[in-house]
Amino acid sequence: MSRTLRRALACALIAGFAAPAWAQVTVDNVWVRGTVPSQKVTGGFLTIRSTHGGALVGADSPVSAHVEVHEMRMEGEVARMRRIERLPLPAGEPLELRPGGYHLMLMDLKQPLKAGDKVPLRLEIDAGDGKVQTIEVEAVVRGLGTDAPAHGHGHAAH
Ligand SMILES: [Cu+2]
Repeated sequence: MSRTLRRALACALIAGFAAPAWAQVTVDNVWVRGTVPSQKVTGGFLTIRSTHGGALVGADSPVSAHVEVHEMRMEGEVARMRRIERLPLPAGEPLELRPGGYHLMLMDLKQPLKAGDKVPLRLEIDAGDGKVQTIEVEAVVRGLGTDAPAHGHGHAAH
């Protein structure tokens, strides 16, 4: 990891993220679900607050080939996920990405993730003025089954 990235990460962790000219966005409660060795996808969860709204338009992480923003809905008894390109952020209100709802999906994991590991995540926020802010955060890995919805997370639906 470069020094610049490390410093940006430290700032994001300590102060949230503040860019005076743009919407102020803070991210906390960042975690990803731990995996077993053969598992290639997992969920990422966090809370975003943006003073002026905007949208979450992308994410990525060095531990996976790519990261998608997903929504999860129940269709009858079946939980279905689908990719969304833009997740609108309500101005001034926290938006929670959590098991059973909106979440990040880390695809094609390069390594197993075990409880207690730290995973860098980069979030792309369209602040509504045509500029995309990049926010670096660090997720903590929580053990399998943490806050799991009763029906489980339907990764097989992909
Ligand atoms: Cu998903």
